[in-house]
Amino acid sequence: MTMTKKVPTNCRFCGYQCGLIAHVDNNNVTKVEPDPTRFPYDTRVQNRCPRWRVIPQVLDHPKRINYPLKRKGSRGSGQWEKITWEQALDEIAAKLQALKDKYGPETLATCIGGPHAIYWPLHRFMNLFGSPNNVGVGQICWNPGILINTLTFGWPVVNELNPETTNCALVWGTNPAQSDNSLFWHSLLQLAKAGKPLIVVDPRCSQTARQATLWLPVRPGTDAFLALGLIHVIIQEKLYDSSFVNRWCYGFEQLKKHVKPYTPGYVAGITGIPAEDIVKAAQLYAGNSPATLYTGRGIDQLGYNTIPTHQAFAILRAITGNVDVPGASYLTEMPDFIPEIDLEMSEHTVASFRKKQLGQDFLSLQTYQGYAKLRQYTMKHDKRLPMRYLTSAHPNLVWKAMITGQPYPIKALIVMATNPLLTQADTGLVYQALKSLDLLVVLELFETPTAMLADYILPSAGVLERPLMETDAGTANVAYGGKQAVTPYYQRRQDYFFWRELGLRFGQQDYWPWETMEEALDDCLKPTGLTWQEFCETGLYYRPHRYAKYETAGENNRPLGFATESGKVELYSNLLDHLGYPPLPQPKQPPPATEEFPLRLITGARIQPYYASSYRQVTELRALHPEPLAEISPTTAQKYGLEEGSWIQVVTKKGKGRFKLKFRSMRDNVVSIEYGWWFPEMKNREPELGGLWLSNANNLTSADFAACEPLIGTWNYNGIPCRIEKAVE
Ligand SMILES: Nc1nc2c(c(=O)[nH]1)N[C@H]1C(S)=C(S)[C@@H](COP(=O)(O)OP(=O)(O)OC[C@H]3O[C@@H](n4cnc5c(=O)[nH]c(N)nc54)[C@H](O)[C@@H]3O)O[C@H]1N2
Ligand SMILES: Nc1nc2c(c(=O)[nH]1)N[C@H]1C(S)=C(S)[C@@H](COP(=O)(O)OP(=O)(O)OC[C@H]3O[C@@H](n4cnc5c(=O)[nH]c(N)nc54)[C@H](O)[C@@H]3O)O[C@H]1N2
Ligand code: SF4
Ligand SMILES: [Mo]
Repeated sequence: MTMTKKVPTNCRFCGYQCGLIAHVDNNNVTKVEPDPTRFPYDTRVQNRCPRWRVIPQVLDHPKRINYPLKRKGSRGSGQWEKITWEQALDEIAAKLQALKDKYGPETLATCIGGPHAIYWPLHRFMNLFGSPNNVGVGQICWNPGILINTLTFGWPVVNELNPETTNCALVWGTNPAQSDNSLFWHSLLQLAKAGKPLIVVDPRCSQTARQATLWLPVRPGTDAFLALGLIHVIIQEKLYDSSFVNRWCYGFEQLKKHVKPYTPGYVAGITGIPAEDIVKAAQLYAGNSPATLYTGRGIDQLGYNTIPTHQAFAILRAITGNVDVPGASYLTEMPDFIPEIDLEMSEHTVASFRKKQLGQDFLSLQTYQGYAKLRQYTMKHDKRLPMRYLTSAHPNLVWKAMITGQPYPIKALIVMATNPLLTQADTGLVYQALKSLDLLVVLELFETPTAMLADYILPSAGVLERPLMETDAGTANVAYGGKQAVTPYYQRRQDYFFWRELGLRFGQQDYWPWETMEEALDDCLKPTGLTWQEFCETGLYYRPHRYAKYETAGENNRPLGFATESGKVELYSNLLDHLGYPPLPQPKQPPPATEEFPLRLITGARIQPYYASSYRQVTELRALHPEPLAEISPTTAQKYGLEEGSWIQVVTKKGKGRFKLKFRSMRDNVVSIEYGWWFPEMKNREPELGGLWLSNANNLTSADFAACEPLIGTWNYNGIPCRIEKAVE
């Protein structure tokens, strides 16, 4: 007879990591249910979420990778041999050693994606191995906001929404109804219900926009102009918080002069938002403090204009006095536990490899030199941010180095918890790059199109099979997570095991004292006084947020101020000035529509039940959303004689894809396509590669380095010139 154990654990089908109770028989999860006693302590989130319910199916899904696989036939032929972990690790280490001897350690690259796993072991290995070439998506996800807020305020900002204290929400380029099925979305609904102003800036009338007091369907990519228009009105109508501005802001006079030309009339012409709505939005936001300004990927993915938009947002928060104020925002604090930067060992290793960083002559902030400047001029008061994310390599340069061998050959790639053929820009280029490698290792749960091209696929432990501790990469004093519920099924192993074992094969034993991730997390938590076991009981470590910290006593009892060079909020950024970049927001007008590409494309607005390219093979989830959709307004459809439900082809300069047409109330002449689409039911080998070439949004995108913005290297996933056609059936 078996005994069912009820094990407290966590979901990890998105970064939220809800607490769960797993019913376990003989190391077999038979059922899961929400755990209302552990973080996030609110079952409303899970009630709406379709994903956690399928955990038992995903744990033993017929398409899961269960054993280390070694390629038998030619690359992409779909022929594999089952091998042991020992053999896989020994062979991979030997191949890496040979490549390192021939080309130097920078010949190894790694690739990571969204927040699916604990990444510091990968960074630690790479720092010790000596390669700067980790590729991620930071340039278009997270980094722009983190970096711009740090250079404005000295440290990152978290925007809060508390339906009790927040009096207005300005939600810009994000749709938490689909992307952040969390307390934030429920708080937003509560705020709207209470009749408080909610302003939503989005070309699409998203679920969030439907709740809005004022929806501003901005022309894609012109957001910085709109934000400057709001600043213009706020200054012109003296709606700003003059005491905060006088006492704590640096560069107000320059700003005043700078925004003069951004009149509502001028801005209306560029953004397509009526002048009276620009004035109204400014009045609502500035007149209802505390007001929160919450932004998302709609803004992080605008190429050149991402940076001035974030600069303008930081200014909006500052001049309205919505900085470090309950209900609006708080400046985060150093974690009490060991921060990411120490776990990744970025400050402890030989720095010679930093000179090998690609693109450092062009990029001024997202590089090791940029990070050093950030340290020099901001992050005062002993603050430190994680380094590897904020210095990660520009993907486009790494793919090109793989293909051309210039400026040096990159011959090996280890991919962990990402599917770059679907989620990196320019699938054609990524494909060519992966095909050029001498060694491709993929740590995965499923045989994704990326894994189909590997030399070795290694079976990773996934949800419920590994401990979790999410720390916002050590940028804030918060950690949440919990224990694994079961020992990994079959021959699956936790990613930590792989990095440690590889490290041991490269003589790194002194740096991997913890045999398991739990031991490492136990050490990491030590400074908080908690053990790993104690942490798991609540699943949360945090300290109540403190506000107005700049007013607290610093040296000689003087107010601490902001962690910037001037000690103030830098509306005019001294650091950007030092970097030779416009210190005040200076957006560029997007290129005009052409006959060939008259429309603007948005790729990747989030949809449930999927996460990027994940879960298409899970029958229960696929049934909820079986096909890739493209959205346009009924007026645009009429113009092209297209019917809802028909298949269309969307074409950009880069490529094309097939999508099923759905109407939405949205800005005319804009097309929005879903991303992450492949078809796991199709053949898992060349040339089909799981339907990779059919409806993959990133066949249509590009991150060509020369066209990226020069501070961080941000590219466009939104506002791309395109056209639409009827698809041939
Ligand atoms: N066109 C376009 N492209 C985009 C975006 C967009 O908006 N438009 N958004 C970008 C953004 S913001 C992001 S963050 C990325 C997201 O892109 P990715 O991070 O690539 O996300 P997924 O496609 O979900 O791939 C995650 C993979 O990790 C595997 N996995 C899950 N957990 C683990 C684990 O613990 N270990 C290992 N080894 N594997 C695991 C899953 O099976 C899955 O195949 O996409 C980016 N790409
Ligand atoms: N269901 C689901 N949830 C997810 C993910 C997922 O893949 N699926 N991915 C996770 C990840 S990695 C991330 S980074 C977050 C992203 O989370 P969010 O940032 O909330 O992403 P979206 O919900 O896609 O919202 C982006 C919005 O920006 C709008 N937009 C596009 N172009 C522009 C523009 O030029 N200007 C303005 N103002 N708006 C524009 C789009 O129409 C869209 O509604 O979501 C996370 N949550
Ligand atoms: S997928 Fe759903 S249940 Fe799982 S962590 Fe995210 S919101 Fe929570
Ligand atoms: Mo992301």
